[in-house]
Amino acid sequence: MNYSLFDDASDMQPWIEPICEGALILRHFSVSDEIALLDGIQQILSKHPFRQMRTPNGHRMSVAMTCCGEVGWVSDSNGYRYSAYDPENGEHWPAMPDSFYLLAVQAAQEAGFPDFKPDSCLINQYQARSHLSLHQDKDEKNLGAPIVSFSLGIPATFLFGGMQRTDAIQRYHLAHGDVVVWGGPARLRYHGVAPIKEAAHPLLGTQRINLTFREAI
Ligand code: MD3
Ligand code: FE
Repeated sequence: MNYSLFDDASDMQPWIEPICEGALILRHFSVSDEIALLDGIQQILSKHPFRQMRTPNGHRMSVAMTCCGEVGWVSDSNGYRYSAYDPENGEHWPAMPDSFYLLAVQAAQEAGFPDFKPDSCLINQYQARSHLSLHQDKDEKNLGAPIVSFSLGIPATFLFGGMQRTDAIQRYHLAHGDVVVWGGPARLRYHGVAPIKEAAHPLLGTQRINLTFREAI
């Protein structure tokens, strides 16, 4: 019998929730690694703070972003691309912390992708009312590799569509510690994030941070 009084991170047992062929949610996967992840994020932010990029059509995104790894995802009036350099200061993006890499590879392995070797990590910051419109991720070189995403902080409703923008949408609640692996036939499906509801998380405060690991180059 476990008489633990508190619902702390060490109590959280992970479980797997299948979404479709190639995609699954590892619920509570990264709760016990939250401190290592937050530490890594703080290091990156000290030289590469969150910024709201502009889409090619000139709109400022409501999601703020930064990156680590060999290349980072950037967007401006010239379009979307992966770049080795932070356009804000011309410096190379910081290396991906070893702890990030190991966690992402482990998640991919548990989802049936034993060869995943991410070279890029996009870090998205959502505040109340931030959203991400439906899109496909197809700027990466290796579309055979999955994308592994870690959710931290306040929850989100993730929108998962089909191969066409107008296909029906499934909704998934993503909470702190949930990890989603998207590969195989799920890799090119339209997806987005519904406007975030105001909330507070004991460790992250009023924000949601999402890490996406990719084989980009
Ligand atoms: C499904 N980010 O950065 S992560 C993105 O919560 C992005 O910040 C969202 O979409 C976020 O591009 C969603 C989950 C995710 C990432 C990539 C996917 C789901 C995906 C690629 C294909 C299908
Ligand atoms: Fe995406």
